[in-house]
Amino acid sequence: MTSDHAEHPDKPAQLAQKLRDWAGPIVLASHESPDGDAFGSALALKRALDRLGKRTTLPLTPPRYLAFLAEAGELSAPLTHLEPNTLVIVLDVEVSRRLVGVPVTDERVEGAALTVVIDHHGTNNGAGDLLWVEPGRAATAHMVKDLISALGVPWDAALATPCLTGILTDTGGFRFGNTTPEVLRAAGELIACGVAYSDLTDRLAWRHPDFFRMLGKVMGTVEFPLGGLVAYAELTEAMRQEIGPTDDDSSDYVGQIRYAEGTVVALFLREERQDGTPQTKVSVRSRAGVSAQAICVALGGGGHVAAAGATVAADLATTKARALEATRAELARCGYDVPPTA
Ligand SMILES: [Mn+2]
Repeated sequence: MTSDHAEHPDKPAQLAQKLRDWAGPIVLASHESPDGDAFGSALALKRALDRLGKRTTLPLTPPRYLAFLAEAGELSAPLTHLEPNTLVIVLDVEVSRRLVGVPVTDERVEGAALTVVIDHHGTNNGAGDLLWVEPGRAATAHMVKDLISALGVPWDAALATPCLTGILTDTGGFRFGNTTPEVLRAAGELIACGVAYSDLTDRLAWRHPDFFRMLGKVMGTVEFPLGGLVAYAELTEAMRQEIGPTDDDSSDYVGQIRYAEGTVVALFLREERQDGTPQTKVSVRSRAGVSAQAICVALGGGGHVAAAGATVAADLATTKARALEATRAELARCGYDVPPTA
């Protein structure tokens, strides 16, 4: 069941062979605050490898809304060092970005005997020993589906549910431009494995009541700068202090404002603190040929053409000015007549 338009049709079989032959421990890793693709891909692959008798560790902490996918005992605390002969599989993220769960030094997983990278980000920097990077894929989970099939593990709902979660997340529930016939066929095959589909899509949308209180605050900040071509909203530390800690996922907020009629870019900024220093997380969505990726690369981040992000080591006001300037430049590149941001 390999994908019918894979850029590297031999990669799943090669990787499956490597994983089947590996006698040492296997650690699956991704980025902090994993989204449905990062977490679903890692969980599905862990379960498949466990069924082959491999000794696997998944040191990831999912956000609250994804936690239901994991069974008790499947997740581990972050590892401070790796056992000898450990193979690390890095999913849905480049090694240089903040991997969690495994020690990283100089863009290398420290102490890994072999680092395998499976990713679909066009901005992947290629760090790792064995790379399978296909920017043409809608989700890392779609690639993991091919890998699990190549491993020869029989499919069932426990494997298919996290895998489908990744595809659902990264296609916006089959609404984004990456929803190809191949993706829909893959999803259909996964649903046929016994996934409780409407239960899954319902459960993935659950949020704590405080999320909706925060949503009200965030929506109170919406503005439409750059001649109305941009929908902008922000989440500040002051709001967080008022509502309390919420399991807010930036993609939820930017996913709402992106539908403002007449806009081509949605910008959502979230004020954070990293070891006491202010930093701001930027989430960008775009349409009509405008590149969210270009905007985020200008801010030191990365992602896909229509959906990208960056974490900027600056306060909210500074980051807002920089993000609007990067957006103005991208809109100008695309031929929009936009006023200067200053
Ligand atoms: Mn992804």
